[in-house]
Amino acid sequence: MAKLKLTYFDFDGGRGEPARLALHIGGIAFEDNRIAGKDWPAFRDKTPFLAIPTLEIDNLVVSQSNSINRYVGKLSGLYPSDPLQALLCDEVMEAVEDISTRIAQTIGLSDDAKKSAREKLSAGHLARYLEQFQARLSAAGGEYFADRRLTVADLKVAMLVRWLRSGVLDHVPKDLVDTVAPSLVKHFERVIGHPKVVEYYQRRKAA
Ligand SMILES: N[C@@H](CCC(=O)N[C@@H](CS)C(=O)NCC(=O)O)C(=O)O
Repeated sequence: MAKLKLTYFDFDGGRGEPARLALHIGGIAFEDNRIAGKDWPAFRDKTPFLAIPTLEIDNLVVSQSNSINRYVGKLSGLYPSDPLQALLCDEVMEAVEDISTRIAQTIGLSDDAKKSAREKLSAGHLARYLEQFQARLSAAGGEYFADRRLTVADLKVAMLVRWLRSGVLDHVPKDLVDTVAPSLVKHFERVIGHPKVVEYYQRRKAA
């Protein structure tokens, strides 16, 4: 088995977290390399596309969160082998990327610009994406986004939902997911209550 090193910022969420969770769920050993914000400028140039997460497989460094998610999903049994189910899994993961990028683009704005951008986003694209995630979930059977079982798509959506409901995003109503797409809250609880996910966060707390 190749030696794996996953590099991402030192917090429990964001683009690197689904891969950390998938590797843990699959029982795949990996080095969990966490970069502190202050060390990022010096580290940035060492990454292929000036961004993290990256995954080092022996001496090969690759990037792009969803590519990494697919790879670790295959290693850990959390990625569909059926092409159509894989497509459904991918579609959801890419949609999470789209909407996360739109949210991230508001982070550096001045207070007034941020308020207006986030209010517009919450009523527009964000609400639409949440409704569509809910519709996709329902069409896939209501419990998981693909293959009627936990996949990396579920981990990725759950991290988005946790972020949106955490209250850290000023001017994005904390209850937006609950109001617009209540099934996503149930889905989040299903994912976060998975015994391996519970175990992962218990270990993180104890670390
Ligand atoms: N398309 C890339 C985007 C990666 C990305 O933007 N990562 C952010 C962290 S979530 C980053 O490295 N930000 C620091 C920077 O751009 O300087 C992916 O999906 O991995």
